[in-house]
Amino acid sequence: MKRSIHLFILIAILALAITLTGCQSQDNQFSLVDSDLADYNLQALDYTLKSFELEFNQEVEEVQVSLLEGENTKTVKTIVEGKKVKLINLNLKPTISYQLVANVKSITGNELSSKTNFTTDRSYPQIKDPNKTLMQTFYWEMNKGEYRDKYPEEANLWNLLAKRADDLANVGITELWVPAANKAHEQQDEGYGTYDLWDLGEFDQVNTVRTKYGTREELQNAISNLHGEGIKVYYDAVFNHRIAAGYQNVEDSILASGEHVKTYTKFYPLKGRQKYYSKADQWKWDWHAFDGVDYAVDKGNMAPQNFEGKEWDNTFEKDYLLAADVDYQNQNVRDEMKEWGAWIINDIGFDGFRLDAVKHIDSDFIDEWLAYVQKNTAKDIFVVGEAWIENTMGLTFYLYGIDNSDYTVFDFPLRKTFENLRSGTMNMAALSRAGMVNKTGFKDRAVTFIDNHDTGRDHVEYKAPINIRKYQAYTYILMREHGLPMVYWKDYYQDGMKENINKLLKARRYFAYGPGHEVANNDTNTYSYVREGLADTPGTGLVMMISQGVSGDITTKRINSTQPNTEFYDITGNAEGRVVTDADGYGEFKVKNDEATGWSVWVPVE
Ligand SMILES: [Ca+2]
Ligand SMILES: [Ca+2]
Ligand SMILES: [Ca+2]
Repeated sequence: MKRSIHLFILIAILALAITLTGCQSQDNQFSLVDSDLADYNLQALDYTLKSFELEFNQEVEEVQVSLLEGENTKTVKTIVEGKKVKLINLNLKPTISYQLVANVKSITGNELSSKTNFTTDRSYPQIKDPNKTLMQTFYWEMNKGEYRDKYPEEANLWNLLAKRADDLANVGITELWVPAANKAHEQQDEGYGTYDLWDLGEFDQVNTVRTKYGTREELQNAISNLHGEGIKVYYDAVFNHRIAAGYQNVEDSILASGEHVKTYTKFYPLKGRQKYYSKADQWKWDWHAFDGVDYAVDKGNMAPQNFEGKEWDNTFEKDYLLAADVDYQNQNVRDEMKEWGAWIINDIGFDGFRLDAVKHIDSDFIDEWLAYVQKNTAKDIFVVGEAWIENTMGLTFYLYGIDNSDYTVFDFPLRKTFENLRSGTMNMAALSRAGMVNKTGFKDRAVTFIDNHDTGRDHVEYKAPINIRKYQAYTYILMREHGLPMVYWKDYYQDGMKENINKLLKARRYFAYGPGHEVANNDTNTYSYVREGLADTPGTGLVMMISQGVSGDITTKRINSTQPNTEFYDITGNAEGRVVTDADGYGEFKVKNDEATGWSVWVPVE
């Protein structure tokens, strides 16, 4: 059945291509080169899609698109951008046959006419309170090297997020972790090389107004668009250190040894900003704001040294990580960072934070800061800490030291488990107890993920990406009852996973509800898991299966779906056929033993 669907898609795409080439004008150069429609099965197009994009090989001057539904014709709104035409506000209905008619004129006067027939898919359950899903919206190589040429739209991330807000909402993304928006030591820095936390691309400092991602105005416009689509936005807060002081502001400082040295610890003058926002007229970020450094201009590299009168802070792991280490025993620093946190929420409009390198920051201060921001803002603030600890015992101890039950952490122990999945050495049955997401008392304090901007790099600096069986890992985190799962931008947009991740997001958005059940017959090769569904929302619930196998055979397991006499199909399209459960809810569910297609998510047909 799957093969016939693939064949059908191929024929449909060919038909689309023939229709287009058949109707074009005398200049046979003008043609459609890419269509979002081609990504979907034209026989069962997802009716919840609100927009498609068509791309031509010449710039488009004029376009008219209409949608025929039986006798009715409706004009489709379009946005033309160079060679791309985006069709918006489609408002399709389930199980209807449509014809899309597009008449396009290029700026050189060439004309093209196309007709595409498609039928929309089944209807999905109406969910009152949809699942939450996070996306990390950047990666290390963004807007650099070959990526800059290949993805020119990423040259201004804030504008791109504003533009993609509706698409992201449409596939079920409910929150975004965006990169550090503050001025760093140079324009193209990722944001972790903090220069001034209050300059979000607003002032001419460090030879630039904008940051790598755009200006403050563009950022706030993006937040506004994202909020308009119901998406929350989280700031990547870098508290641990500051870097290089713009490479220009050297000052005299005194080490604990009494030695006078020159260091990059002078984070002023605040060109343009002056005393805007912070109390920069009352105190300044000079060496007194820091605990120590591992470099002096006149000495070169050295072992991390305290400044005179300083001691390292009360941190979970060693206080010193890199650059100029911030002193959280300094009252001015504490006060300013608390005010800054409230400003980011109240004035800029963010909804929460990701805390960078948090195990190297004073734990008492994190408690104090979070309590202050929660108290001084009207929002229910979300906070996730990057405490890079790869065993559940260690991460649990870390959380015991943070006195705030709203505080969540990235599930690094779960990611560590996925390294075994990658290598094919995993005992799949052990996935029932892997990571913080399965640790009693901490299950909902876990942000589950597979790769991020540190692990998902082309050139490995920390950990190699989970580049094998990544869909199996996504299936696991996206169907789970607990944890907030995260999708990584680079997987989605750069590494060609968008189409298959969208299917998993669909399963999460409409079916992954109700209590989760471990099955009794997991083994070293296959892991299955059941969501019972919502009692008051028929058609919800699922059976997910992931395989580590490579034989190409099908594994069949008798599983209690908890839903008697119900017909299921695999929404991912990887497994063929239907499964009908018996009067006790049991059915023979399947998954293929294959790296590239070894996952299935069985959902009720209606
Ligand atoms: Ca530190
Ligand atoms: Ca200190
Ligand atoms: Ca410190």
